[in-house]
Amino acid sequence: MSATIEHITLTAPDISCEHCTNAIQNAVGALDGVQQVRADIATKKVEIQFDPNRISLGKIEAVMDDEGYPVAK
Ligand SMILES: [Cu+2]
Repeated sequence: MSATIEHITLTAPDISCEHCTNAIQNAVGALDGVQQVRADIATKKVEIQFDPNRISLGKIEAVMDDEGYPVAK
């Protein structure tokens, strides 16, 4: 079985401090199918590794939005 893990980088302009990165990492990291999340305060980018067979990018973006950190397009 070959694992298909997607590695993406999203930008969330509302990230401003460690609280923000923790909130995102906890919320997105808790999703089934998400393997790794790393949010960065300086760049406001969120690196995510996920299994597209288990969760969609749209769902991840919706959760970011719910947390108060909408993804910039
Ligand atoms: Cu913050």
